[in-house]
This record gives sequence, structure tokens and C-alpha cells, in this order.
Amino acid sequence: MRVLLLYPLFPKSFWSFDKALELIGRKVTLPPLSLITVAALLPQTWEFRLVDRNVDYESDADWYWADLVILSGMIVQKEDMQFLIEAAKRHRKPIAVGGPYVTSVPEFAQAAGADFLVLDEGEITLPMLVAALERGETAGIFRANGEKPDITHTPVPRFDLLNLNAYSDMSVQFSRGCPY
Ligand code: B12
Repeated sequence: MRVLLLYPLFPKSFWSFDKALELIGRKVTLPPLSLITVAALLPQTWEFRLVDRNVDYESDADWYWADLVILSGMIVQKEDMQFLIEAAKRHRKPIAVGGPYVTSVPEFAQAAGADFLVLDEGEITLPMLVAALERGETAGIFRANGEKPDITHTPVPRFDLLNLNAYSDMSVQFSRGCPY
């Protein structure tokens, strides 16, 4: 399975730090830790390409290469998420979406035409996606139903998929969940 992981554009804001980043020759502050974690959780016999659209754009060859497209994102990225879901449909590629925004507002991704909604925490719901794909299913909604993963079992994210020189900082995950 060839998986194209796409991280949608952030609008310019305080958090983009674009002028400061220009001074140090970097494009973005932090990498998409979600997508490199998702890549580590999927079967490692699969092939992955990651495009952070805040760094570079995917090519026609990337779309052609992919068997499955995977998106993540926050509420501020919803405009580009919508664009990418529609682009996947135009390219006739199955698209699975997850992460904070679609977990909060799944109807957004459904209305945009996403095939698989893989919600909540990927440690629990990604195996459901893999099983559905193995059964030949072409759509589905997967939820963790309140179950929480033990992140000490989460594999090391696939940092090798990133263009490390594009970022001013790196992130690591050391805890999960807010008690409130
Ligand atoms: C790091 C971070 C940032 C970084 C972003 C770095 C980056 N490139 O991603 C910075 C500091 C820039 C940032 C800024 C903002 N952030 Co922020 N941020 C976080 C934070 C603290 C951690 C995210 C993270 O990397 N977690 C570790 C990874 C591994 O976890 P994850 O992303 O959740 O992924 C897991 C699951 O969600 C799931 N998953 C995720 N994607 C996918 C995709 C698929 C297909 C599947 C199956 C599963 C899956 O599986 C993963 C493993 O379990 C979260 C809060 C939190 N503790 O989660 C908020 C959070 C994501 N941010 C949030 C917000 C609102 C913002 C801001 C808009 C705040 C503001 N008002 O300005 C800004 C926007 C930035 C901008 N440029 O405009 C919200 C998003 C809410 C929403 N529903 O969309 C969160 C959830 C905080 C909150 N509770 O409000 N943020």
C-alpha cells in the first residue's frame, strides 16, 4: 500500500512566525507530529510519502503514486483540508481523515466527501482502518468510544519522512490527555 500523507496549509497568523523564520532560513516552526506518528502506527511494510504543504506542495506524480491519501489537521487548517479532500476525489483516490478538527466536527469531513473518518486517537482507530481496507471496504467511520491508549506503546514517529531542515524546532510527545 502506497500512502500519501498530506498536512494542510495554516493561514498566516502570529503562530506562523513567517518573518522570524525567514531570518533563520526555515519555513515552519514545528513538524506535523500527528502524521509521522500515524505513519509509525501503520504497517511498516507499507510505503509512505509525506508532504507538509506549509513547506512544499505535492506533485501530480505523488497523486498518481498513491493508493491511499491520509490527512490530519486543526480547525485553522479546515480550508485547505476541504481543498485536499476534494482534490483526492478528483484524482479518484481513497482518502482517510483524522486528527483534532475532524474528531471535533466529523460532519465537516463527511460533507467534503472523505471516504474514511478515522477519529479520536490513532493508536486505537488506525487498526480498524487497516482491517477495513484488508476486507476491501471503501468507506467507514472509526471511533475509540472513550478508550484511551497507553502512549508508552506508541512507536517512535517516522521523523525520517520529514525534511528536517525546513523546521526551526522539533516536537516530541511525552504525555497525552487533559483531565478536564
Ligand atoms: C503542537 C500543537 C500546536 C503547534 C502546531 C505544530 C504542528 N505543526 O502541528 C502550534 C504551537 C503551532 C499550535 C498552534 C495552534 N493550535 Co495547537 N496544538 C498543539 C498540541 C499541543 C499538540 C499537537 C500534537 O502534535 N500532538 C501529538 C500528536 C501525535 O497527537 P495528535 O496530533 O493529536 O495526533 C493523534 C490523534 O489526534 C490522531 N490523529 C491525528 N491526525 C490523524 C490523522 C489520521 C488519518 C488518523 C487516523 C489519526 C490522526 O492520532 C494521533 C496519535 O494518537 C495540541 C493539543 C494536544 N495536546 O493534542 C494543540 C491543538 C491541536 N491546537 C489547537 C489549536 C486550536 C491551535 C491554534 C488554532 C490556537 C490559536 N487559536 O491560535 C493554533 C493554530 C496555529 C496556526 N498557525 O494558526 C487545538 C485544535 C482544536 C481543533 N479541534 O482543531 C488543539 C487540539 C488544542 C486544544 N485542545 O484546543 N498548536
